[in-house]
Amino acid sequence: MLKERYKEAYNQIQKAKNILLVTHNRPDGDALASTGAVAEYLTNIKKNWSAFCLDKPPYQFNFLAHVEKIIYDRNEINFNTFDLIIALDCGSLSRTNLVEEIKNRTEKQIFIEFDHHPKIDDYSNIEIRNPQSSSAAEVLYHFFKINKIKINKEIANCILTGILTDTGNFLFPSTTDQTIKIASEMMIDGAKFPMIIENTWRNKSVDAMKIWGTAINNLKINQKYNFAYSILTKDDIKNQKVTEEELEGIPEFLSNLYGVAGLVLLREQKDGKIKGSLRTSHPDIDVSKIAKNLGGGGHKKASGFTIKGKLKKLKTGWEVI
Ligand SMILES: [Mn+2]
Repeated sequence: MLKERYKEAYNQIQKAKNILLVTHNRPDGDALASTGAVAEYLTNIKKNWSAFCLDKPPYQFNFLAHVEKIIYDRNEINFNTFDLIIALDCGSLSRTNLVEEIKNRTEKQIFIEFDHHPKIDDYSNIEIRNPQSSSAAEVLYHFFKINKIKINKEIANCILTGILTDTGNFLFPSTTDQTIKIASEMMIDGAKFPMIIENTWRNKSVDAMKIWGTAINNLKINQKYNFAYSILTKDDIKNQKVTEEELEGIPEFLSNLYGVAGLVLLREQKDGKIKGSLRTSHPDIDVSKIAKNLGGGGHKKASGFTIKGKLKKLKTGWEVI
């Protein structure tokens, strides 16, 4: 039972002396918000903690509690000193960049996962996973509630940020009545909805908007599969001053297209790879199966993959070469 695990996790936190929080590489709003929420709680109960993420958090999330304390230099982490490791929103262990350390941890080092991705690997002592949840932040909300922990303003802000960023501001099918109820409660507890939106959504420059425009311009439908696709080449992005975060949300926006089974956005990367983002709002379609076939993963309605190659324009469409 999940409820028991929430309590077990609580007990382990009370026992622990030095706690490591870890979230996934290329952290998004939910990753940083769920890390921030737990960091705030640990600070309030005066626990020693550190937080690690393989990549530097994007500046847009600096408004979240404790984000500036996240360590992104692997050498600054001495794994052996931690007696409790908590992974947040990680999906698979590989995204923590601490695979060997976690696999080979001592018996005294407890590993807890809070996640809403489908299960991939099985290394935790306490697994708190709910793939029906909109976000890791929503999973954490129940941790605070079940254990009667006060949700202060900072925690409320984090939980609402995780929910908003992982649901595309309540647009994705993962949004349930429960999600909206929790969001409302977080606002009552002091979360600042307009401020979150200013930081996470209304953050785009003219250059970024032009790239969004290119992606919209390149949108086509494959009639055979009734599947929409669009592409962004390296040249489309080359001369524009944009951050990764400003390009977040393009696949979601394109999936506003009416009447298609789903959508794929293919984007050329600098390193000779192509990143694919799959979205669907069709109730019967599971795009994570396509992603898995191509070596990727994710959720039923939103998933992704990376393949080697370049995009070549043909008369009829695009080819991966
Ligand atoms: Mn998430």
